[in-house]
Amino acid sequence: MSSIPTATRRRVLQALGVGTAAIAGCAGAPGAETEQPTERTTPQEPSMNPAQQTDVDRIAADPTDIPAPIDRSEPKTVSVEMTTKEQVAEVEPGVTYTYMTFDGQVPGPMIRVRRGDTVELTITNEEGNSMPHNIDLHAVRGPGGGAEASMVTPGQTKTFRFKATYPGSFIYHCAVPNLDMHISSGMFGMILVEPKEGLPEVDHEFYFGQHELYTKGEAGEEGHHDFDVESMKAEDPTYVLMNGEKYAITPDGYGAPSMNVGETARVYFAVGGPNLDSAFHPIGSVWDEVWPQGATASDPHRFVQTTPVKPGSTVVATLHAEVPGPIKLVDHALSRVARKGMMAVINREGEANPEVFQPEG
Ligand SMILES: [Cu+2]
Repeated sequence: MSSIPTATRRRVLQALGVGTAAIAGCAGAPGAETEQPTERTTPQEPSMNPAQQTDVDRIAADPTDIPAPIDRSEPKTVSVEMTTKEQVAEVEPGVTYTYMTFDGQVPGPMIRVRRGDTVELTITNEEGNSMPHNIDLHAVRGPGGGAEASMVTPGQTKTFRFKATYPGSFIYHCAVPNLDMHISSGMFGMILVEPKEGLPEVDHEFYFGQHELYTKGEAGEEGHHDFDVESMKAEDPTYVLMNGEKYAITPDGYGAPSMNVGETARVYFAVGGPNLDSAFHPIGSVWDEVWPQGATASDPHRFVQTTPVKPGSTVVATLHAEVPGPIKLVDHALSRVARKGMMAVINREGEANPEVFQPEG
């Protein structure tokens, strides 16, 4: 992730009387360096609590860590086990948040089954958690998408079964009464139900998820960001994130996945929300094919610049690499990219193709 402090962060730290030398430190009170400003004419927000010790180094899911395409012609019972976790992690350096997740990652693990399969889903609410959790999958025909059947209190485990009767990519999310808070804290992911004949063969598959974080702080303000119900009600997020952290899946973050010139990648994208649409665009490319809403049984749209993805929905889209260079995956509501942390990168590697793109002359 970028360690360059944002203007906001600098401004806030300056307002707190913290010199730039203290920016590198993330935990602990500024101590003697904290001098209350004396020239205040307007009331000040209370300062942030110090950043907390993290439970995990990383909350951002690896976009390549997904199940392999299904290679079978008969239905079967697929057992899936997931654990709900409440863990402190960094949104960006110096900024901590208490995430809620499926299996400690954002988005939660991709579940991959074949149309006609029976899914036996076991949810465990990790001991020591503070809240009940459950799961509602949009691939389920049944009450609450499984929410009531999977409601678990800390330390509890429940199993339910459903048949994946229709194909497509679908969101899953926590659906307790405070579901918007739980989704905002990271509790969403994708279940992919492949058609019986499978999906077209591609060279790479990547999985991403967008959601919003609503906190009492400003983006980039160092410290522990508490969840803020008021900004969530106003749908005015502090961060809009790809895979749960600022610029996580980029060369400056955990690294960017790559594909070669001449190859095709299929991107699976889930928007947890809880509130904002994504205007999903690949900077430096076009979506060669798009299955809106993840409806893979429909014909794809072709050569799409920006595809809308609603909260609680998904998209499946392909990228064909013809030239080297990065493709930046963004929400084209670009303030979310410039100021709220939203972006991922896929690198295209290989020989230049001057017929398609000629940077000089
Ligand atoms: Cu939950």
